Amino acid sequence: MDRVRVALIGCGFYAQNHLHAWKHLGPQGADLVAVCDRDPAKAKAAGERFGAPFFTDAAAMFDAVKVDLVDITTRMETHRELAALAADRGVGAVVQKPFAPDWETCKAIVANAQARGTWLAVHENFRFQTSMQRVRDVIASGAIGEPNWGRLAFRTGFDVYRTQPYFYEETRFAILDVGIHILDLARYFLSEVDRVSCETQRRNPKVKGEDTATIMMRHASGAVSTVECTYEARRIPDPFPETLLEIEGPAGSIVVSPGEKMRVTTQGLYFDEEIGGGLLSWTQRPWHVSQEAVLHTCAHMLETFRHGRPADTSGEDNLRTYALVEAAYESAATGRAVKPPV
Ligand code: NAD
Ligand code: 89Y
Repeated sequence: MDRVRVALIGCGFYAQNHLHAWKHLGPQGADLVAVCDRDPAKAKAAGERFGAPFFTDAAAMFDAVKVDLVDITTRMETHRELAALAADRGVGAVVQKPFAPDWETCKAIVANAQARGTWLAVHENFRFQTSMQRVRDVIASGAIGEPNWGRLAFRTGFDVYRTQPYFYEETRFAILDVGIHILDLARYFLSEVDRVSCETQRRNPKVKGEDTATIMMRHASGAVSTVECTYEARRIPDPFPETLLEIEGPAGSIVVSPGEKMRVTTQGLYFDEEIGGGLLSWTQRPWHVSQEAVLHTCAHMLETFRHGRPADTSGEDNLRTYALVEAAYESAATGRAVKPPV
């Protein structure tokens, strides 16, 4: 397949980044052929800005336009229904994180795509950040040996509520919204997870769910990690939306500090590197870290879909990340270490 006809459903806050990314990927073979939002004003604005026919009903869009791959950028409550609509028509689908509101629904979305033989991936983008790709390269180089300990942290007081006001109402909040990305990174860097312990806190009285989580995990490799996420950290500089991390191995360590600065210690020596990407014509600080990751993720989706390969963050792969979310909530509720569901 030379060119891929891409449609997008859900033209809200974060989808603007996906729309820019798909246009950016035109020279690589992406054709944005339709956009859809049930809010007519958002559908029209996106269609006019990004030069695509616009719809307010996803089924009507699929009936009117030939689509190869649909990017579902709505919130999690609608993912199952929209992914099924795509699978019924033999259309490949990328679903934004979180995959779905609960474990059973995630599994049902994957099972439905498997039954219909359609391509399915989750837009899990933190591992595609320029800086996180560099960390992965350093690990793969063997500079620190096989990682045996890690601390990964997303700690911010940035006003995320301004652009994502629905956060106030989420009963499963920080782990499902952003902890999920950091859990995915922990799997990516340190191997699959055998056991999860978690403590949650609600430090902001205006939110319904937890806004802080401190998670400890034992990995299949024997490594131990902690994953932290909070929207209640007050610190200067505020690293939003960067992930800070420390990963140790027998031969050295990797430390990523605010400003996407990395120090690698290897065999008793160290080197420092700036590992962030630059600004693109359509990205702005501080969101550029995340916006650039969207571009890399969409590029990966385009490439893998076109070659009929599963994405690194396929539906099946993302179940393993979502299982860590489930285990973390269960551990926080029971006070016990929990084996992730399979
Ligand atoms: P949003 O509420 O701003 O946008 C969602 C849009 O979907 C709305 O415009 C709504 O009208 C539309 N919609 C809902 N159901 C629809 C349907 N059936 N058909 C057509 N349109 C429909 O939400 P958002 O903040 O943009 O978040 C969307 C998703 O992106 C969430 O799952 C969120 O977690 C995720 N997100 C990911 C990142 C990241 O990858 N780093 C960052 C922010 C948000
Ligand atoms: O919703 C979150 C996400 O997925 O990435 C950053 C974010 O938008 C706010 O922390």
